[in-house]
Amino acid sequence: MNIKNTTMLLANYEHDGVVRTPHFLSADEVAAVRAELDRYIRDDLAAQPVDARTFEKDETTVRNLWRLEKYNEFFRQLGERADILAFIAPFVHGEPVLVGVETFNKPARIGSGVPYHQDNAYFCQTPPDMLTVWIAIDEVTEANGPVFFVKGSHKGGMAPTKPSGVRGNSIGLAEPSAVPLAEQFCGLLNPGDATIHQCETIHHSAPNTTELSRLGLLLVYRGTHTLTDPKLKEAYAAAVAATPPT
Ligand SMILES: O=C(O)CCC(=O)C(=O)O
Repeated sequence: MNIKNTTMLLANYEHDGVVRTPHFLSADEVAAVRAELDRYIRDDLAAQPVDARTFEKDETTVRNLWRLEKYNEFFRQLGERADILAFIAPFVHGEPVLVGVETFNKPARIGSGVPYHQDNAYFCQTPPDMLTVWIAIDEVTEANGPVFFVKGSHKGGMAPTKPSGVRGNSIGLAEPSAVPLAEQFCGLLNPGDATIHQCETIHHSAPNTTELSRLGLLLVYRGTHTLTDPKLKEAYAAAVAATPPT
């Protein structure tokens, strides 16, 4: 990690619900992540439980890897690195615990979109001291399906949801944000750069129709003090039953 001015990052995160952190991983670390993802998909994935992944519509290409912290030692160790946990602590207002390591692969040509949503519809935590570090493994451009975030939307609480019918993103917002795309925070990133978004920040991404993959590695953390909200959990369970991730 080569992160400068954490105080300013934290202030921007509290204000906007999202912040860009250049050089979260070095070029060597990005290469190691890519090599291990390739190896895991090639050698291990077929033998893992179905909750380890979601495929694109072709039923072959990986859309998401889930639970890497459980199924892969390299990614558990990365997510629990002491320097990353120490950096994350003030963002979750307490002691951070790794909750998940995932990918959103957004493969070339067939990478599907992600509907407007708030992650806390999935995480169901109160207070919402939970976040995602979204690390670019490929370059993220305007063309290959960057994540767009509605700045400040984490301050409005949870918006009404509806089942989305999208495999891997089963619960979306009942209504998309009225904030024009041009005014949203666009997560354009070089490999190794990251965004950090709070779990109630509204975000979405478009399909990838380009020839270039847009692979993101996600580290998800919460403060040890957060609790599960039963009402949020009930809505999530209904959405997952309607559209299972696998
Ligand atoms: O990578 C994407 O396109 C969407 C990511 C996302 O929804 C998330 O980070 O919660």
